[in-house]
Amino acid sequence: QFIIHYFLQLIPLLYFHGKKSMDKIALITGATAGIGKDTAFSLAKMKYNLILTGRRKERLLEVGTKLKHQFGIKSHIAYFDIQSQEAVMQFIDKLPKEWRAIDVLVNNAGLALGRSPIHEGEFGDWDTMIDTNVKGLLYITKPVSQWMVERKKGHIINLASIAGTQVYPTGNIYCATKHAVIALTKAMRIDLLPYGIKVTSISPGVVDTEFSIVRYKGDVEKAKSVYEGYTPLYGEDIANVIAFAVSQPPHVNINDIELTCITQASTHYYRKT
Ligand code: 8X3
Repeated sequence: QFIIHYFLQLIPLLYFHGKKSMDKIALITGATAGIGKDTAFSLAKMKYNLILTGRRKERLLEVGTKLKHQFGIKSHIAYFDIQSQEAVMQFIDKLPKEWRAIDVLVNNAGLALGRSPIHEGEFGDWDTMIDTNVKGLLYITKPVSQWMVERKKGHIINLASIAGTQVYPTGNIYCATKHAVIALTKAMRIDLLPYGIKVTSISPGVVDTEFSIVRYKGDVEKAKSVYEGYTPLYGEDIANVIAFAVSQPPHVNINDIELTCITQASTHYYRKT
């Protein structure tokens, strides 16, 4: 009888312990590398349990395992292409109940492809940028924000860019997609206002990630030259700012943050040493 009594006393303890470890949940898209991966580390440090999404399964698993060992958090990995509405909906439908109380959504997945003037650009590149940076962001945001609305709680962080307020030669479609991210951030902030949901945009200048390798389609030399002669931003600089935005008191919303390295004033003005 004593043992049974002892065991019964343990149940609520185990229950609350289990609940406590799922206290905070963040979903990061494009968590395989760059800003997304660094953000995963900064949020894990803050004891967020993480849903990590991206296209590259092995890399995601590696990130998830590292975070578990280093910070003792839980992670849920899902690999799919955010451009596919069907794939996103499948991910949402399959997401276990205990992972649906998402506190922070980091809409990070995004890319630039090509640097051509408007009359020479490739439709395929344009489609990929629009489908990822704008439509993919929307596919994830709708269902996740629905869960947030139900809980009257949540924080959406959209990775925009200084290209979201400025336009530079041959930046055309990429800049247009980031302008859309800025517009959507403002729109979400208004629509979600009644539910106490925070919405933040983060607009970095040049960040040294795989961004340029992707933009220049594997041309390593060209990509490397983007970051030569000065100290650019690194993924962890952006991750720090995201950590700052999510660690504000409940009544404070960081609306928009723009940051560049100290040698960049705008998309146009650089100081190279
Ligand atoms: C990346 C910054 O200036 O290369 O979003 O478009 S820029």
